[in-house]
Amino acid sequence: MKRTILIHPDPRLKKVCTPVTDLSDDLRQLADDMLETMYDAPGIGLAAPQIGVLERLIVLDCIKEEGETPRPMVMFNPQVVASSEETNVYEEGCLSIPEQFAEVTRPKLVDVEWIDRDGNPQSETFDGLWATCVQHEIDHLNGKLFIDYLKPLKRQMITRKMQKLKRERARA
Ligand code: K1U
Ligand code: ZN
Repeated sequence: MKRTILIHPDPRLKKVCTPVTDLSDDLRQLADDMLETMYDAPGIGLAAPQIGVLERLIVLDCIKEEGETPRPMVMFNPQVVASSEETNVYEEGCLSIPEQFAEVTRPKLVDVEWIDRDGNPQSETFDGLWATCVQHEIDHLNGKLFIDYLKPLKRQMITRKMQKLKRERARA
């Protein structure tokens, strides 16, 4: 089932999420719903707080080329355990901040540990867009948005645009 994506500003997008302790069928269903919501948006990642669930769960699939095999990933309790000195700049977007993009600098490579959909521990080194995306999604679990990396004036401008968008959507 497709879920509704919250739009910034929303207090739920500023909260630190709770670790998942028991991997239930409900949580697996939630992960499947998040993948459906992400592909429909369309997006390359989604974090549980973006649909109002304050638990440490993210999904991602950074395969963008048509014809390439999709790689849907479900991560419970993801953690960056090491990151490179070398950085990468990417023009990021966010499904909770539609149509706004800005350059963000992050570590180029990250080692991530997580629990997969079957409850097994996993780890992998991510590079390129995958590294950018997984860091963006883990930030969501800590109540941090990509606009928090921008200068206050730019952040304020984007927040005002989002407030206007929300008012217009509420009237429609
Ligand atoms: O977390 C989110 O809001 C999803 C976000 C992830 C992300 C994008 C860019 C850099 C870092 C993290 C998005 O998916 S925004 C949409 C997007 O980037 C996209 C949509 C369709 C095709 C390709 C990309
Ligand atoms: Zn986002």
